Amino acid sequence: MLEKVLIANRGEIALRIMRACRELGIRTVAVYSKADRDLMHVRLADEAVCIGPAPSAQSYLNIPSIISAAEVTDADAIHPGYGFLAENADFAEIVERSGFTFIGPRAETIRLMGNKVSAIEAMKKAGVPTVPGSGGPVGENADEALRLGREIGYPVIIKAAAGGGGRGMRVVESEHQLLNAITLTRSEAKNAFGDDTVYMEKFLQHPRHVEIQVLADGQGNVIHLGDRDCSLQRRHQKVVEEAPAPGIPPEIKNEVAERCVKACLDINYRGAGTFEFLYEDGNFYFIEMNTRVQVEHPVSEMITGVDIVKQQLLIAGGEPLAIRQQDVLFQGHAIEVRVNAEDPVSFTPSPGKISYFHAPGGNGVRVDSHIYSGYTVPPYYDSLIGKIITWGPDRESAFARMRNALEEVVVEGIKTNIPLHRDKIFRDKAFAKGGVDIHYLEKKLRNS
Ligand code: MV4
Repeated sequence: MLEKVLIANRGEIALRIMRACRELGIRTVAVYSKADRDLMHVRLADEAVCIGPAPSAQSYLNIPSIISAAEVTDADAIHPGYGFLAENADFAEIVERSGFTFIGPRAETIRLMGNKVSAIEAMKKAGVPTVPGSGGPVGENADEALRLGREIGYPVIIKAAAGGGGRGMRVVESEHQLLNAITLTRSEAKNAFGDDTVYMEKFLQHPRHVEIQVLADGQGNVIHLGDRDCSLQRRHQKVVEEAPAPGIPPEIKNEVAERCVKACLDINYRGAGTFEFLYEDGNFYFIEMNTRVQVEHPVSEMITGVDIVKQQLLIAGGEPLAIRQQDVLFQGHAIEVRVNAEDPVSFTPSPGKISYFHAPGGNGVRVDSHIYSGYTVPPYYDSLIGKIITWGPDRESAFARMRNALEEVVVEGIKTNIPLHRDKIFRDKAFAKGGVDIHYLEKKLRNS
């Protein structure tokens, strides 16, 4: 079993990982930038090492500095959290070559999934449903591209193989825009990622974003923890997530979840992972796989009782999965809202000192946050300051508890998006009904 884990992250997820480590009796090392001395988990860690100045390029993305911190503290493993280096295959490789355990999949798996063309190819081969498309890179040949466009049918979307999460993509409405769109996306991809590989998919016009959570031990045991709906988003940033995804027939979701499990076995996946799908008109279409713990993991934890981060630590420690699929009982419904330090109308970041914080509570209410009264939100990192998660025996009660929690919570001194959640999203009839698509929130915000 792991004895000492270095947490290569900050904020709420660093605290979340630290809590799991402590439950398992694992000692912890916090690494922090000069702007983050006052982070909650830095106080609670057994040891803490400053890894550089405030900008993340010089601290949380500074690989030599993080490896040095692991060496001087004699840590045996590194948990990358999400963001920063979590899906950097080179980092995972360096961690392992330096003699530490990377808490996540093998570097080659991260690389396979980092390239969306190879990810889709692997999933298709494993029987996971994918979006009709080029099924590989779109080459330089214009006639070939035009033929492909006609075969798939417009609109199509051109995506960078090295992109993902909404970066490096372009929708093409009709044939006369195709070649230009390919050229543009290719050159943007070359600029942004150093790889100009692009591929083509049918553009789905009103899908939902539904994802499947898996856990695999790399020893032949794989389970899924069901699905989450993350359709409520703005500019590719999720705003609210829930589990299970409402209104999807159980036979359809079980089928796709079982295919994800099989795919993990096929590629000998290890660790926690998420299969991202677009869901439209009763069909699932795989788009990407995330090889990290995700921000929204708590909603899956709440409906299954499985501690995903603890499982990541046990798997990295070499333990075979102790949970079988038949032991995973899905109960009730969970919702998560992301609390951001930002203006609730303009969405501009609002860092600064939190003069007062009061957490919501009560039955079925969970708060994952590192903030406290007197804490200053630094301006250097993303604006997520916490998550409120509610659980209920059914979707309506989870919603009722969330409305209560949003009325109770107090964050003073900075602006937050709590009023957006409380006064707009959780008063919205279509959202309350369930099953809105990925464009719903942006349309609503435009019209209000
Ligand atoms: C798509 C799509 C429609 N059709 N692919 C955006 C993020 C990246 N993960 C994939 N994305 C999309 N891919 C096809 N073939 C629409 C989106 C998309 C989207 C997907 C999930 C959540 C929010 C989104 C917002 C805009 C577009």
